Amino acid sequence: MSAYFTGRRDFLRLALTASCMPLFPRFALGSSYLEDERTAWYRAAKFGMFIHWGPYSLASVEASWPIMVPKSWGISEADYRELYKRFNPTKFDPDVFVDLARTAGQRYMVFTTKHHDGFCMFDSAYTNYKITKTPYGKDIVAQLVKACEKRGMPLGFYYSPPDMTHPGFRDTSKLAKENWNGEPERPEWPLYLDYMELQLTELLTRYGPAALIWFDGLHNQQKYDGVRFINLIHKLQPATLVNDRIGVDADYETPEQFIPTAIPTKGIKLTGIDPTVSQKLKPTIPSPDEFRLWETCMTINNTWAYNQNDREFKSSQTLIRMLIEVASRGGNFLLNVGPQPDGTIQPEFQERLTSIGQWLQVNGESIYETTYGPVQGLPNARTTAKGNLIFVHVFDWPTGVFELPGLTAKVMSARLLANGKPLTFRQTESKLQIDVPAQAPDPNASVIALKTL
Ligand code: JFZ
Repeated sequence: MSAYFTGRRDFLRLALTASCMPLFPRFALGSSYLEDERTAWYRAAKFGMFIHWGPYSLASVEASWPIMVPKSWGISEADYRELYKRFNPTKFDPDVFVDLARTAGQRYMVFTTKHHDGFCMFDSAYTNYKITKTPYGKDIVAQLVKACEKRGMPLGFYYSPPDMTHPGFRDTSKLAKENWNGEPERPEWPLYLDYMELQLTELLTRYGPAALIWFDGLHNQQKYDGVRFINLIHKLQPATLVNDRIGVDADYETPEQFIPTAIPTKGIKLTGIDPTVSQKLKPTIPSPDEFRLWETCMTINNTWAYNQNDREFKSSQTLIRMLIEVASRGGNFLLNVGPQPDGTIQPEFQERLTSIGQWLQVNGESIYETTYGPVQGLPNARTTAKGNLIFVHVFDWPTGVFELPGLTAKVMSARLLANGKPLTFRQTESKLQIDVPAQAPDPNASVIALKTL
């Protein structure tokens, strides 16, 4: 089975279709059909690659935060700002990035075009703090766009409204740590919003179809007038999805570094880094109309950017089970890599991404194009659903019989997804008992496929 999704071609088709759609008079929540059509490729893709990359990779520090909250990063703002003058990732090969995403089974990519520091990884006409003013000298975004185009990989742009370099965002005569949240009360603020409009226009007119814009507004996001920018995006590329981090709910929620403990529903915001928020969610199964589209973004270690000192890598099994956990609640999993300063991706990330891809080669049918499963809250199994199929992901393989409580649908057949082996089963009103072989098909997670009436 090809682990490859014709996402970009489908996305392009939608983009072309959408381009003759009526423009949104102002930003308005589209009808459920419009939302479904626009988000169909994204909901099917399930698994994406996040890439945080910039001159900060030279210093093995987090992106931007060392100048905003210096604490223990060990680099001054002045030294951080000098990094771009020696940024020269000569080993960067965009095809390698896209091929690694495909090997991992990732079906869309999101790239940091501009992080909070204000440095642009694209050749913006409106700043000199950009990739084409480094020793490297070439537009990284343009090269990645071309490689994604070649492989039909949908590519989204991460764009930070916070910008530590633009004098309209904050008084840059001060250190960023003093006013990193921005100063919208200053008369210069509108100039910064105009700068954002110019740069978003560059990104949406010079680089082909943008699958999505991944804003990262941090605090008090209403200061950015998000509706203005969502309308701009919809005017330039109506099919482009927008996340929820510019002060407007838009297309999907973005819980960060945590997986909601229940299926997200409309009306409860999950953005940010507070996992306790999701505990307000009811452990029930929402209707499709109540369901809120969402995406957990996650690092493989603990740093978004490349950090040679961060050796706390999550295991492949942990990451596979996270992907399953997210898919079982109807979400997308945006797993991050921070490329090294030379443009390569460290072996520990490659190893884990390859392992996930190998699991998806065998079990991808239980993840891609699925939605949340009908049975939630099981101790050692998760369910996803696709039409009349229910996929049961078993983490700790039982001896002899696997019991699935709470399934109301009538099961017509059961098989091991890995090899198609039919399984005998018995179903009562309260539970389904499936006879399973002694050996688990996969040490990370084994999938039983149920066909229901
Ligand atoms: C943000 C960025 O700051 C971070 O560098 C990375 O790009 C991530 C994907 O998005 O992470 C956050 C978001 C919110 C807070 C802190 C970091 N917060 O609310 O303090």
